[in-house]
Amino acid sequence: MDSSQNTNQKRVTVIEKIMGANNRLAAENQSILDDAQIFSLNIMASPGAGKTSLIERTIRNLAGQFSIAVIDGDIATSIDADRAATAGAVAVQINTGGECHLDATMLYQGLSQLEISEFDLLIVENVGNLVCPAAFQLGCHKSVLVASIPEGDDKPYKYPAMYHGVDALVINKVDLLPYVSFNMEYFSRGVEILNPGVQTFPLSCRTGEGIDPWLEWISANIREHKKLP
Ligand SMILES: Nc1nc2c(ncn2[C@@H]2O[C@H](COP(=O)(O)OP(=O)(O)OP(=O)(O)O)[C@@H](O)[C@H]2O)c(=O)[nH]1
Ligand SMILES: [Mg+2]
Repeated sequence: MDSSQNTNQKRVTVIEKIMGANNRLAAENQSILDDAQIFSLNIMASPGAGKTSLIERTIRNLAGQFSIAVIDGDIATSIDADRAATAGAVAVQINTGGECHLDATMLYQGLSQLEISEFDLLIVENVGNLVCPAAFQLGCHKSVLVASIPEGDDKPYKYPAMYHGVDALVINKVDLLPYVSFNMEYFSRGVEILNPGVQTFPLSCRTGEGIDPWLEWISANIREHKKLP
């Protein structure tokens, strides 16, 4: 074996150890959330797709019925956590200090700043990009990808790991469809190849069009986790 092979092998072993440790802590996070009977979402998307806008809409619509906490992952600012707090949630900011994703340790630290048994819903906003967040489990019950019309219809083909791994897909900014060249049939074919039958919510955070099925899906999940009828 030459020395470069040896180095590569060590690198693979280190990466496996890091991912293994992350996955173990993610499982621990999930059991903390299960014990608290709180339904949790990991929201991922490219920068500017509308994660925070969707969180704001969700809070404004559901805060009358459910108590909501938000853990906001951002490289450097608290802008998004401030928006979630203004909308009516209890919000915790996690600055990743340059990291392009949240990991299970960061979520664990965020959870420790909340009395989570007081909440019905936890929304985690991951750092905006379509690559790194897909690789790190956090321990949330469902992962959601927010795609948006101006990003282009080829994104499922270019970022397959992200599209493959999520439990639900929001297609945001449908109000822009008349103005942007976006072939929904081509986009949906790519999604279907990677994630057949994935629950999909086309909507506009700007106009509110299509928001009701999204809110109903969340409400049903909250009731299930609270063991409510
Ligand atoms: N036209 C239109 N604009 C939208 C919609 N939803 C969000 N936006 C706009 O898109 C921009 C980005 O929205 P954000 O919610 O901040 O996006 P984000 O994904 O949280 O961005 P990062 O956290 O920076 O990655 C803002 O200017 C929003 O007003 C929508 O449905 N339609
Ligand atoms: Mg945001």
